[in-house]
Amino acid sequence: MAVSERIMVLGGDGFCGWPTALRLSREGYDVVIVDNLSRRKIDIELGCESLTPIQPIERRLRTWEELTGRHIAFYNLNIAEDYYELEKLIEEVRPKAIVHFAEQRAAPYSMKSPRHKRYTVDNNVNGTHNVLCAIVESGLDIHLVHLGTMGVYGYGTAGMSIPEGYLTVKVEIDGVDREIEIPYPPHPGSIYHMTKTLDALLFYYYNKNDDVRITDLHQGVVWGTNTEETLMHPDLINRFDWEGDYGTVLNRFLVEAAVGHPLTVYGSGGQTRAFIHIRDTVRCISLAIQHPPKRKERVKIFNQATETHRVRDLAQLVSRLTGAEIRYYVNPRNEAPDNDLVIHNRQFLELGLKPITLSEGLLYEVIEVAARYKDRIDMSKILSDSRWRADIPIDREGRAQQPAPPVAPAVNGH
Ligand code: NAD
Ligand code: USQ
Repeated sequence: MAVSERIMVLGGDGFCGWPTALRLSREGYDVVIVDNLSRRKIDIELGCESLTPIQPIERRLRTWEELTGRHIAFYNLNIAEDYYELEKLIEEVRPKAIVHFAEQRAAPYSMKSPRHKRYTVDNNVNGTHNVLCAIVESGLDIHLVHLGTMGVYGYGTAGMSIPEGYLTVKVEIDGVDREIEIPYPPHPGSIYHMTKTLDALLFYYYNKNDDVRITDLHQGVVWGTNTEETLMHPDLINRFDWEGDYGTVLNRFLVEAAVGHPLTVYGSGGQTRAFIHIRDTVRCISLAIQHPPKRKERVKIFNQATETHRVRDLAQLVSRLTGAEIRYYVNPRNEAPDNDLVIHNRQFLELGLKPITLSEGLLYEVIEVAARYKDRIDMSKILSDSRWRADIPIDREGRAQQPAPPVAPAVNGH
């Protein structure tokens, strides 16, 4: 295999990273996974495990090689701490691209305590900086593909369609009105989301100063579990988070329905978020690798999301399909109770993405997985004790009626 076809996948043991590593390997790339298995350790800390019985990384990789004849190398490195090992590995592997998933990615986990806040900032910001620094030191022209988040734009009503990273504004220069493009103003809604806005600044700098070619994928909430490749053998099954910190909203509702827990809508459920199915995540990353920015091009930003939904509409849909009860809990987060969200996602569509959107068939597929493994769920872990501020009460009961709507619509970020 030509050296130019090697890809490093940082965080390749995780929910998005594992199916991406398999997809890229199947497409013919020579894949190298780097992961410190911190996510598996956090499962132990939280006292729960993936809904699906994920196998140790060594077994995952052995089975993949037996099935396909394709080898994926694995290095257990902490990219936030093991800088010199990372730099040496990059110099040895000489990858064409590095896909960077290796961050602490749960907003509620990042808000649990000072220790969790500090860990999230140390891990995510140092990790991203180490990768950039090592790319420059290697002297290689490596395309960095980073998994960012739609949350960097803030989740208030923007009053316009959210552009892909850059905003056109009018300014007066020497008495003349001119249009310029600026990075969209950051509006982080949690410590975790804040680290992604800090990552963006690091990208801006390394792109400007060192001409590092970077694609930042502003991804929405991922749902679903299996991809074509993870379905090839039970040993390849993907991780599925469901508990109060790491479980994301739609996957949580589907699991809650399977185990007979009320659907946990926070606040009025008026929050609108962008979504993407895990099968589209892996397709988008492959497309991003195939279409790198040119040398000296600014950081390329894609909105990696295919549709938007309001949380209470998702709860109503899942309830209709399964008969599950819906309950409204005091929102543990400090976020707008209600927002509209319209996003641009033209760039991936132009590259040929045929989006998978919410369909009953795909929802039933996840419900079926949840039903198969529901004995692995500890009901006491469904609600999180994480709160955005100490004065927000912890609500373990919820109520059957939707709370009264907010008095005034929220503005962006507040
Ligand atoms: P995940 O926690 O399942 O996977 C992250 C992986 O990175 C884990 O295997 C973990 O062990 C590893 N890791 C973390 N810190 C590391 C370090 N310092 N050194 C080496 N390995 C490290 O998360 P995910 O859901 O796969 O998310 C991957 C990326 O995609 C994250 O950056 C996240 O912010 C982004 N993202 C995820 C979603 C989602 O809904 N899951 C949505 C938008 C963006
Ligand atoms: N929510 C509920 N009930 C729940 C869980 C969540 O009502 O049981 C609500 C939340 O209050 C929030 C919305 O659903 O308004 C989304 O929450 P989430 O936990 O599904 O997603 P979020 O915290 O935003 O984070 C997830 C990933 C993160 C990624 C982000 C993309 O964990 O890594 O960056 O989605 S985005 O939301 O587009 O920023």
